[in-house]
Amino acid sequence: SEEERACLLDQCELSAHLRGQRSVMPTLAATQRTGEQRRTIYDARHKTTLPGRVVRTEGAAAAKDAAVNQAYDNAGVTYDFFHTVFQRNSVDNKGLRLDASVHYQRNFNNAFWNGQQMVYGDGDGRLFHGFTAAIDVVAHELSHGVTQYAVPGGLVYEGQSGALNESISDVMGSLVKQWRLQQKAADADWLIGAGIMAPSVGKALRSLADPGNRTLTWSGDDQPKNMADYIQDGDVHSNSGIPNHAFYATALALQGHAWEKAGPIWYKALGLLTPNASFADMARATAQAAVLLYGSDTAEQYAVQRAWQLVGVQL
Ligand code: ASN
Ligand code: ZN
Repeated sequence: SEEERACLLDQCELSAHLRGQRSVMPTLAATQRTGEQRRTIYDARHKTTLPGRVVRTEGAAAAKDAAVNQAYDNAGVTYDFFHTVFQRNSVDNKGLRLDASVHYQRNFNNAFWNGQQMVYGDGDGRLFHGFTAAIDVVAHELSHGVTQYAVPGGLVYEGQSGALNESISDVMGSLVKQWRLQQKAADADWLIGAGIMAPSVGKALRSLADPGNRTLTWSGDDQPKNMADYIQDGDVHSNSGIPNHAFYATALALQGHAWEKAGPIWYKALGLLTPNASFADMARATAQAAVLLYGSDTAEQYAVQRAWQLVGVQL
Protein backbone atom coordinates (compact mmCIF):
# COMPACT_ATOMS: atom_id res chain seq x y z
CA SER A 1 0.00 0.00 0.00
CA GLU A 2 0.93 3.66 -0.27
CA GLU A 3 1.48 3.83 3.47
CA GLU A 4 3.70 0.74 3.56
CA ARG A 5 5.77 2.15 0.75
CA ALA A 6 6.28 5.52 2.47
CA CYS A 7 7.31 3.66 5.62
CA LEU A 8 9.80 1.52 3.76
CA LEU A 9 11.34 4.60 2.25
CA ASP A 10 11.57 6.39 5.60
CA GLN A 11 13.37 3.40 7.05
CA CYS A 12 15.77 3.32 4.19
CA GLU A 13 16.54 7.01 4.57
CA LEU A 14 17.02 6.51 8.26
CA SER A 15 19.39 3.58 7.88
CA ALA A 16 21.42 5.53 5.32
CA HIS A 17 21.85 8.27 7.92
CA LEU A 18 22.80 5.75 10.57
CA ARG A 19 25.49 4.33 8.32
CA GLY A 20 26.86 7.84 8.00
CA GLN A 21 26.09 8.03 4.32
CA ARG A 22 24.72 11.05 2.58
CA SER A 23 20.98 10.60 2.26
CA VAL A 24 20.14 11.31 -1.33
CA MET A 25 16.42 10.64 -1.10
CA PRO A 26 14.84 14.05 -1.68
CA THR A 27 12.01 15.04 0.60
CA LEU A 28 8.68 14.35 -1.02
CA ALA A 29 7.39 17.47 -2.68
CA ALA A 30 4.40 17.89 -4.97
CA THR A 31 6.55 19.51 -7.61
CA GLN A 32 10.13 18.53 -8.12
CA ARG A 33 12.84 20.65 -9.61
CA THR A 34 13.27 19.72 -13.23
CA GLY A 35 16.18 17.45 -14.15
CA GLU A 36 16.17 15.74 -10.79
CA GLN A 37 15.76 11.99 -10.94
CA ARG A 38 14.12 10.17 -8.09
CA ARG A 39 14.56 6.47 -8.73
CA THR A 40 13.81 3.69 -6.28
CA ILE A 41 14.31 0.04 -7.19
CA TYR A 42 12.54 -2.67 -5.20
CA ASP A 43 12.95 -6.42 -5.05
CA ALA A 44 9.61 -8.25 -5.24
CA ARG A 45 11.50 -11.41 -4.21
CA HIS A 46 9.53 -13.62 -6.61
CA LYS A 47 6.23 -12.62 -5.05
CA THR A 48 3.41 -10.54 -6.56
CA THR A 49 3.09 -8.08 -3.69
CA LEU A 50 4.26 -4.66 -4.87
CA PRO A 51 6.48 -2.84 -4.58
CA GLY A 52 8.57 -5.20 -2.38
CA ARG A 53 11.70 -4.34 -0.45
CA VAL A 54 13.81 -1.25 -1.30
CA VAL A 55 17.16 -2.33 -2.79
CA ARG A 56 18.53 0.83 -4.41
CA THR A 57 17.65 4.48 -3.92
CA GLU A 58 18.65 7.52 -5.96
CA GLY A 59 22.37 8.15 -5.85
CA ALA A 60 23.17 4.95 -3.95
CA ALA A 61 26.04 2.75 -5.09
CA ALA A 62 25.35 -0.11 -7.48
CA ALA A 63 23.76 -3.21 -5.99
CA LYS A 64 25.15 -6.74 -6.40
CA ASP A 65 22.05 -7.68 -8.33
CA ALA A 66 22.37 -6.98 -12.08
CA ALA A 67 18.60 -6.65 -12.59
CA VAL A 68 18.48 -3.90 -9.96
CA ASN A 69 21.23 -1.91 -11.65
CA GLN A 70 19.77 -2.38 -15.13
CA ALA A 71 16.35 -1.18 -13.96
CA TYR A 72 18.04 1.81 -12.28
CA ASP A 73 20.37 2.75 -15.16
CA ASN A 74 17.83 2.28 -17.94
CA ALA A 75 15.19 4.29 -16.07
CA GLY A 76 17.85 7.00 -15.67
CA VAL A 77 18.61 7.16 -19.39
CA THR A 78 14.87 7.23 -20.12
CA TYR A 79 14.36 10.09 -17.67
CA ASP A 80 17.26 11.97 -19.29
CA PHE A 81 15.81 11.38 -22.75
CA PHE A 82 12.42 12.87 -21.85
CA HIS A 83 14.06 15.74 -20.03
CA THR A 84 16.66 16.61 -22.66
CA VAL A 85 14.65 15.98 -25.81
CA PHE A 86 11.12 16.97 -24.73
CA GLN A 87 11.85 19.10 -21.64
CA ARG A 88 9.58 16.73 -19.71
CA ASN A 89 10.22 16.35 -16.01
CA SER A 90 9.49 12.64 -15.43
CA VAL A 91 6.31 10.64 -16.05
CA ASP A 92 3.90 13.34 -14.88
CA ASN A 93 6.08 16.33 -15.88
CA LYS A 94 6.15 17.21 -12.19
CA GLY A 95 9.11 15.09 -11.18
CA LEU A 96 7.17 11.95 -10.24
CA ARG A 97 9.32 9.39 -8.47
CA LEU A 98 10.37 6.49 -10.69
CA ASP A 99 9.64 3.26 -8.87
CA ALA A 100 10.47 -0.15 -10.33
CA SER A 101 10.24 -3.66 -8.90
CA VAL A 102 12.44 -6.48 -10.19
CA HIS A 103 12.13 -10.26 -9.69
CA TYR A 104 8.37 -10.13 -9.96
CA GLN A 105 6.87 -13.61 -9.56
CA ARG A 106 8.77 -16.66 -10.75
CA ASN A 107 9.61 -17.35 -14.42
CA PHE A 108 7.51 -14.31 -15.31
CA ASN A 109 7.83 -13.69 -19.06
CA ASN A 110 6.80 -10.05 -19.09
CA ALA A 111 7.20 -6.52 -17.78
CA PHE A 112 4.49 -3.93 -17.20
CA TRP A 113 3.45 -0.52 -15.89
CA ASN A 114 0.73 -0.92 -13.26
CA GLY A 115 -0.47 2.67 -13.29
CA GLN A 116 2.07 3.69 -10.65
CA GLN A 117 5.33 1.87 -11.24
CA MET A 118 7.36 -0.39 -13.51
CA VAL A 119 7.41 -4.14 -12.83
CA TYR A 120 9.85 -6.66 -14.32
CA GLY A 121 9.92 -10.44 -14.48
CA ASP A 122 13.12 -12.50 -14.78
CA GLY A 123 11.85 -14.55 -17.68
CA ASP A 124 11.70 -18.34 -17.50
CA GLY A 125 15.21 -18.68 -18.95
CA ARG A 126 13.74 -20.66 -21.84
CA LEU A 127 11.74 -18.07 -23.82
CA PHE A 128 13.06 -14.94 -22.16
CA HIS A 129 15.99 -13.81 -20.11
CA GLY A 130 15.36 -10.85 -17.76
CA PHE A 131 13.50 -7.82 -19.07
CA THR A 132 15.57 -5.07 -17.46
CA ALA A 133 18.56 -5.63 -19.76
CA ALA A 134 16.78 -4.08 -22.75
CA ILE A 135 16.67 -0.29 -22.53
CA ASP A 136 13.81 -0.11 -25.04
CA VAL A 137 11.73 -2.43 -22.85
CA VAL A 138 12.39 -0.26 -19.79
CA ALA A 139 11.59 2.88 -21.81
CA HIS A 140 8.45 1.17 -23.19
CA GLU A 141 7.11 0.53 -19.68
CA LEU A 142 8.02 3.99 -18.37
CA SER A 143 6.38 5.54 -21.43
CA HIS A 144 3.06 3.91 -20.49
CA GLY A 145 3.28 6.23 -17.50
CA VAL A 146 4.05 9.21 -19.72
CA THR A 147 1.02 8.42 -21.93
CA GLN A 148 -1.17 8.13 -18.84
CA TYR A 149 -0.35 11.75 -17.96
CA ALA A 150 0.43 13.37 -21.33
CA VAL A 151 -2.82 12.32 -23.06
CA PRO A 152 -5.61 14.19 -21.26
CA GLY A 153 -7.49 11.40 -19.44
CA GLY A 154 -5.05 8.74 -20.71
CA LEU A 155 -5.58 6.26 -23.56
CA VAL A 156 -8.06 3.42 -22.94
CA TYR A 157 -6.10 0.13 -23.15
CA GLU A 158 -8.34 -1.67 -25.65
CA GLY A 159 -9.20 -1.39 -29.33
CA GLN A 160 -7.48 1.28 -31.40
CA SER A 161 -6.79 3.59 -28.45
CA GLY A 162 -5.11 0.63 -26.73
CA ALA A 163 -3.04 -0.16 -29.80
CA LEU A 164 -2.06 3.52 -29.94
CA ASN A 165 -1.10 3.36 -26.27
CA GLU A 166 1.11 0.36 -27.09
CA SER A 167 2.54 2.02 -30.18
CA ILE A 168 3.51 5.18 -28.29
CA SER A 169 5.44 3.02 -25.83
CA ASP A 170 7.22 1.22 -28.69
CA VAL A 171 8.00 4.51 -30.44
CA MET A 172 9.44 6.06 -27.26
CA GLY A 173 11.24 2.80 -26.44
CA SER A 174 12.93 2.77 -29.82
CA LEU A 175 13.72 6.51 -29.62
CA VAL A 176 15.39 6.14 -26.22
CA LYS A 177 17.56 3.34 -27.59
CA GLN A 178 18.46 5.35 -30.70
CA TRP A 179 19.22 8.42 -28.57
CA ARG A 180 21.51 6.46 -26.28
CA LEU A 181 23.34 4.99 -29.30
CA GLN A 182 23.24 8.36 -31.12
CA GLN A 183 21.98 6.58 -34.23
CA LYS A 184 20.38 8.13 -37.27
CA ALA A 185 16.96 6.81 -38.22
CA ALA A 186 18.43 5.06 -41.25
CA ASP A 187 21.02 3.25 -39.09
CA ALA A 188 18.76 2.09 -36.23
CA ASP A 189 17.50 -1.50 -35.97
CA TRP A 190 13.97 -0.35 -35.00
CA LEU A 191 13.55 -3.51 -32.93
CA ILE A 192 11.94 -3.76 -29.50
CA GLY A 193 13.44 -6.20 -27.01
CA ALA A 194 16.46 -7.37 -29.01
CA GLY A 195 18.72 -9.49 -26.84
CA ILE A 196 16.30 -10.64 -24.15
CA MET A 197 14.77 -13.56 -26.04
CA ALA A 198 16.15 -17.01 -26.64
CA PRO A 199 17.51 -17.07 -30.22
CA SER A 200 15.21 -19.96 -31.11
CA VAL A 201 12.20 -17.78 -30.25
CA GLY A 202 13.28 -14.77 -32.28
CA LYS A 203 15.62 -11.84 -32.50
CA ALA A 204 13.25 -9.35 -30.87
CA LEU A 205 9.66 -8.85 -29.77
CA ARG A 206 8.63 -6.38 -32.45
CA SER A 207 9.96 -4.42 -35.39
CA LEU A 208 8.75 -0.92 -36.29
CA ALA A 209 10.52 -1.13 -39.65
CA ASP A 210 8.79 -4.37 -40.61
CA PRO A 211 5.98 -5.29 -38.21
CA GLY A 212 5.06 -8.97 -38.39
CA ASN A 213 8.36 -10.05 -39.97
CA ARG A 214 8.67 -13.57 -38.61
CA THR A 215 12.35 -13.99 -39.20
CA LEU A 216 13.11 -10.79 -37.26
CA THR A 217 10.53 -11.01 -34.53
CA TRP A 218 8.79 -13.42 -32.25
CA SER A 219 7.32 -16.46 -34.02
CA GLY A 220 3.95 -15.68 -32.43
CA ASP A 221 4.03 -12.16 -33.83
CA ASP A 222 1.12 -11.30 -36.07
CA GLN A 223 1.52 -7.55 -36.27
CA PRO A 224 -0.07 -5.91 -39.32
CA LYS A 225 1.53 -2.83 -40.88
CA ASN A 226 -1.43 -1.72 -42.95
CA MET A 227 -5.15 -1.25 -42.26
CA ALA A 228 -5.83 -3.87 -44.94
CA ASP A 229 -4.55 -6.44 -42.42
CA TYR A 230 -6.09 -4.86 -39.30
CA ILE A 231 -7.13 -7.55 -36.83
CA GLN A 232 -10.72 -7.03 -35.63
CA ASP A 233 -10.77 -7.40 -31.82
CA GLY A 234 -7.04 -8.06 -32.06
CA ASP A 235 -4.59 -7.61 -29.22
CA VAL A 236 -3.29 -4.10 -28.55
CA HIS A 237 0.24 -5.46 -29.12
CA SER A 238 -0.71 -6.64 -32.63
CA ASN A 239 -2.55 -3.73 -34.20
CA SER A 240 0.09 -1.37 -32.76
CA GLY A 241 2.16 -2.43 -35.78
CA ILE A 242 0.14 -0.01 -37.94
CA PRO A 243 0.90 3.25 -36.03
CA ASN A 244 4.40 1.92 -35.29
CA HIS A 245 5.09 1.67 -38.99
CA ALA A 246 3.65 5.16 -39.61
CA PHE A 247 6.15 6.56 -37.13
CA TYR A 248 9.00 4.65 -38.76
CA ALA A 249 8.02 5.92 -42.23
CA THR A 250 7.81 9.51 -40.93
CA ALA A 251 11.23 9.29 -39.28
CA LEU A 252 12.89 7.82 -42.36
CA ALA A 253 11.35 10.45 -44.63
CA LEU A 254 12.58 13.26 -42.37
CA GLN A 255 16.08 11.73 -42.15
CA GLY A 256 18.63 12.51 -39.46
CA HIS A 257 17.88 11.52 -35.87
CA ALA A 258 14.33 10.28 -35.30
CA TRP A 259 14.13 12.15 -31.97
CA GLU A 260 14.78 15.52 -33.62
CA LYS A 261 11.66 15.85 -35.79
CA ALA A 262 9.43 12.75 -35.88
CA GLY A 263 9.79 12.30 -32.10
CA PRO A 264 8.67 15.84 -31.16
CA ILE A 265 5.74 15.59 -33.61
CA TRP A 266 4.50 12.35 -32.00
CA TYR A 267 5.10 13.68 -28.50
CA LYS A 268 3.21 16.91 -29.17
CA ALA A 269 0.32 14.92 -30.67
CA LEU A 270 -0.25 13.19 -27.31
CA GLY A 271 -1.69 16.39 -25.87
CA LEU A 272 -4.17 16.58 -28.75
CA LEU A 273 -5.69 13.11 -28.18
CA THR A 274 -8.72 11.98 -26.18
CA PRO A 275 -9.05 8.67 -24.22
CA ASN A 276 -10.79 6.76 -27.03
CA ALA A 277 -8.66 8.12 -29.89
CA SER A 278 -8.59 6.06 -33.08
CA PHE A 279 -5.71 5.63 -35.54
CA ALA A 280 -7.33 8.33 -37.71
CA ASP A 281 -7.41 10.66 -34.68
CA MET A 282 -3.68 10.03 -34.18
CA ALA A 283 -3.05 10.68 -37.87
CA ARG A 284 -4.83 14.04 -37.59
CA ALA A 285 -3.14 14.86 -34.27
CA THR A 286 0.36 14.17 -35.65
CA ALA A 287 -0.37 16.17 -38.83
CA GLN A 288 -1.63 19.05 -36.67
CA ALA A 289 1.39 18.76 -34.39
CA ALA A 290 3.68 18.92 -37.45
CA VAL A 291 1.95 22.13 -38.54
CA LEU A 292 2.20 23.61 -35.05
CA LEU A 293 5.91 22.78 -34.85
CA TYR A 294 7.05 23.35 -38.43
CA GLY A 295 4.28 25.23 -40.22
CA SER A 296 1.80 24.27 -42.94
CA ASP A 297 2.88 23.11 -46.37
CA THR A 298 6.16 21.95 -44.89
CA ALA A 299 8.14 18.79 -45.60
CA GLU A 300 7.35 17.71 -42.02
CA GLN A 301 3.59 17.99 -42.51
CA TYR A 302 3.73 16.07 -45.80
CA ALA A 303 5.99 13.37 -44.37
CA VAL A 304 3.44 12.70 -41.64
CA GLN A 305 0.50 12.63 -44.07
CA ARG A 306 2.29 10.33 -46.49
CA ALA A 307 3.28 7.96 -43.67
CA TRP A 308 -0.33 7.48 -42.58
CA GLN A 309 -1.35 7.00 -46.21
CA LEU A 310 1.29 4.30 -46.52
CA VAL A 311 -0.26 2.32 -43.64
CA GLY A 312 -3.77 2.81 -44.99
CA VAL A 313 -5.10 5.26 -42.41
CA GLN A 314 -7.30 8.03 -43.83
CA LEU A 315 -6.67 11.42 -42.23
N1 ASN B 1 4.79 -5.81 -21.55
C1 ASN B 1 3.42 -5.52 -21.82
C2 ASN B 1 3.27 -4.05 -22.11
O1 ASN B 1 3.83 -3.21 -21.45
C3 ASN B 1 2.53 -5.90 -20.71
C4 ASN B 1 1.12 -5.73 -21.12
O2 ASN B 1 0.58 -6.53 -21.82
N2 ASN B 1 0.51 -4.65 -20.73
O3 ASN B 1 2.55 -3.73 -23.02
ZN1 ZN C 1 3.10 -1.92 -23.45
